[in-house]
Amino acid sequence: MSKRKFVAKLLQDNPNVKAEGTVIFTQEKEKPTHIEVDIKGLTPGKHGFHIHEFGDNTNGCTSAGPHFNPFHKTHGAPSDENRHVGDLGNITVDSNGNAKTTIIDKEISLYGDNSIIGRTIIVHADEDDLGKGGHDLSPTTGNAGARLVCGVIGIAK
Ligand SMILES: [Cu+2]
Ligand SMILES: [Zn+2]
Repeated sequence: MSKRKFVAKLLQDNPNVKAEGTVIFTQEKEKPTHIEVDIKGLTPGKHGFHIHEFGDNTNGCTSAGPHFNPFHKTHGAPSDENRHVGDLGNITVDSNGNAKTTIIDKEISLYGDNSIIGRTIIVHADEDDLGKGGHDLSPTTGNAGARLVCGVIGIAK
């Protein structure tokens, strides 16, 4: 079976943030997608991690729009039935500012009309409350705060 592989180079949205990294997505059709995260320069702790709808970074991470949500659901945890396709929860950054992990997700697809190709992956300043924080923004963004680093997802070799 052939696999698809996409890659995003993440760069900071704000000159005061010195974070950068890469995210690699691979999938064999119909199987879960493997997401290899390697980011440095973040503050330790949890940071919201999502795919946003547009691959438009002309106004930095802001123009990437809302969470990728082709099925018009509410914001949730990656394990929830009711979640945006783009909801990948949080990444955990260690005391050296690094986040290196592999996420396996069954909603994200590299195939078909709802593929994530050409969209944007974003790391936020704050923890994503997974829709359960009781804040006005919990049902839409998980109240994850500013967009720190982002990158457009493209076809990899
Ligand atoms: Cu986001
Ligand atoms: Zn969401």
